[in-house]
Order: sequence, then structure tokens, then C-alpha cells
Amino acid sequence: MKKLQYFILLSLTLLLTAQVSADSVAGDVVRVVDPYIRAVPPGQKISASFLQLENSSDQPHTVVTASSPAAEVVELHSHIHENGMMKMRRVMKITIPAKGKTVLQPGGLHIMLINLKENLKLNQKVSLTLEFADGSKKTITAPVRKIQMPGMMKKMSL
Ligand SMILES: [Cu+2]
Repeated sequence: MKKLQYFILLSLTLLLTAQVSADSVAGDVVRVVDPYIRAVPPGQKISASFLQLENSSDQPHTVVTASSPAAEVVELHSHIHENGMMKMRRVMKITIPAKGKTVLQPGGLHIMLINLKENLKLNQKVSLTLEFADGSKKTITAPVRKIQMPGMMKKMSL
């Protein structure tokens, strides 16, 4: 084999090896499972998105922001108990543990859609983009679904 060919082959091998062993990119290793958006009555300007985040890599990953063409403002939120009341709080990040899963569900973590640009229609597919701490992004579509208020919320309002 000529020297130049050998050199090119060696370079390619090194390049491929380097890519395989590089740190995992969140957008590639975090899977979004069963995303949906809460259906709200026409005229209501806020809604929320719920989903599960699964991280197949051996390092934790963090969602730092989200956006959607359906809403002017999108925030990461959590629910906290304060003086016997359940309140929403904005959080600056949502972490998915290495080889683990983080569930966004009613009464817990959620992605808040604020100032909806149009009324959401049932089963409409809404695009949602998650951005991770490493700068990578993941865009998914979430259907609009009717959901029950969590049992805890019902009890609290009695
Ligand atoms: Cu919220």
C-alpha cells in the first residue's frame, strides 16, 4: 500500500474512533416517550405538556429550555407543596439521570405553554423543541389530549 493511502486510511480510522468515544450528545441519547399537551377550553391562554424523558447514556443530561410555535412563552415548571397548597414554580432545568428516566406528569414537572397563539384542537399535533445543557436540541410533536385532573387536586378542592 502506498504511503499516502495508508495515511488516509489511518486518519479515517482515528476519526471514526474519536466519534464513537466522544461524550454522548443529549439530543441523540435522550428519548421522548408519550408526549402530550393538555386540552384547554377555547380562550384559555395557558396549557402544559407532559412526557417522559429516557436517557440511554452513562452520563446525566439536562433540559434547560423549551420552545414551541404554538405559544409565545414556554417554561419548565414544577409543582411544590407550600402551606398545604400546591403551587407551580418555574425551574431552570430538568435533569435525566444516567441510564434513567424523568417523568413529567400532572401534579409534577411539566412544560408550561404560556400565551397560546391559537386555540388548541383535540388531537392537534403541536411541535415542541427541547434544548439541552450541551446545546443539542430535540424536536418532537405532541398531540393535544383531554386529561383528568390528578386525584390529589380533586381532594384538595373539596
Ligand atoms: Cu406550570
